[in-house]
Amino acid sequence: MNKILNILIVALVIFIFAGCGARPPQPYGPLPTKAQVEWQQMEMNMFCHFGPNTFTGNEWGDGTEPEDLFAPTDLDCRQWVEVARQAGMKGIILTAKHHDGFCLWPNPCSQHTVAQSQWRNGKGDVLRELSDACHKRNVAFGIYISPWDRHDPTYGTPEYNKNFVATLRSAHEHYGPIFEQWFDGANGEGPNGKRQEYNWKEFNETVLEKHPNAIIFSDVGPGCRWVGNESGAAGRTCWSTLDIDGFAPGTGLPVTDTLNRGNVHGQRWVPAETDVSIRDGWFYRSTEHPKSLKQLLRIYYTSVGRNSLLLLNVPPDTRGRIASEDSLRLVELRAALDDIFSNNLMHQGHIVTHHARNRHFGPQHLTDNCFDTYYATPEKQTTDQIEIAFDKSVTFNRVVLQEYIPLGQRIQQFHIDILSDNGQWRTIVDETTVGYKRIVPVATVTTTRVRVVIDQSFACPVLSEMGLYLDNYLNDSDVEDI
Ligand code: FUL
Repeated sequence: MNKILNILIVALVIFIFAGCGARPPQPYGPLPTKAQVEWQQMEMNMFCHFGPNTFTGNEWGDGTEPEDLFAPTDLDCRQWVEVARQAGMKGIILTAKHHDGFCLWPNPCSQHTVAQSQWRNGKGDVLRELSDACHKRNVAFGIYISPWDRHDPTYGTPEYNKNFVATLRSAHEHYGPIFEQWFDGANGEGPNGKRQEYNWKEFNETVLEKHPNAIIFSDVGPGCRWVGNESGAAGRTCWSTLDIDGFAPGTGLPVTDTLNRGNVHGQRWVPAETDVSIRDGWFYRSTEHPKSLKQLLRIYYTSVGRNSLLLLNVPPDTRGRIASEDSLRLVELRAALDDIFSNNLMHQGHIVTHHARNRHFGPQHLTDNCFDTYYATPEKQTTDQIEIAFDKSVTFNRVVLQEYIPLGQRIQQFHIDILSDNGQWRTIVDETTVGYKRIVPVATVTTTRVRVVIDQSFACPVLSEMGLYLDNYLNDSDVEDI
């Protein structure tokens, strides 16, 4: 009897210890919602600026454009969706209403819509066609609806806010699910020379009422924030946390540098979204051409590679199709990215870490290609070294690190060393934040040993994935400033 009791006690102790070992790290700081994590994992989405400006060549319409101006000759939203899919983009956001006030759907709250135009005898509906095409092909659908309206005569009065809420409701009721609502902060004058005081609280509530998981973009979130520029670059230091109390989109936004880098101790999780156009302008113009593959790769590194989501604008032309030069460039971009990131050189090496929490959170998770499993150190251990030793030397120029963000953004400072021929460690780069994804471009190096040294972290580091890659599409000189 005693023997059985002893065995039971030993079994219990083993069970308790094994259980403790499997205990995950405590979360740190503000955390993303499940929807924000899924949004971040999309990495790259397509923005489509389309409307009267497509036909005038203007960037901002003044609201006096006749409805008949909007006359795409061969609209094919399924083509937009296929282009996005081929580029590996997971969602599309359409300018359903830009500052000129023209609505690409028959919005019952407006007399300035496709329904008042002769296009398809007033029966056309771009939101219907694009949302159907997206949902059919498993591409998420999002909308940009500009609060600034240069056409609506009520703009500048409390009446306008009511009208805008009804406009939002009309779009959100009929074309969902909608994964992202894009609120442009621009707040200029309306047709009567007045500015509007926007009721952001009600606007946000209206969106969330219908789509509680929608990510609301604005200068200051709440779902995600503007990155502070339109050139495609998040901060080299980029926190997903931001202080938003006391700030508002448009006129009351924090300084752009803060939007670019976030706040290290920010109170809310409001990750950066980098919106940039494949061409010079936001709307299509036959005189402009898409950026080069090299430029787009650089943008990828300074956005997705800096803990931000890339929202790349690809404007449909006057036919209502994406021009072939743009779609070909996107195919090239996808092929290059797939090629660069298909071969993680870490698989050829042997990983040694100094402070693995235990076997449940060991270094094997760094290269298992699974975001939800991760490497972690013990709770109080906030520094570490992850060393990779190779039998045969490897050549690389990109280092990828990913934090498991459902437990917060933790790493503050890290550097990367390689073992030189003289047997000495040499630091090749010193960096700050990681976040959901950090791609560190380094000058091409060949070595048998690499180590990532985590110098400072607010809580024990929790790393989901790690990789060493070789990019042969850009020269070292192309990336030396990023
Ligand atoms: C800006 C707008 O004024 C531009 O026209 C464009 O839509 C861009 C994405 O946002 O604030």
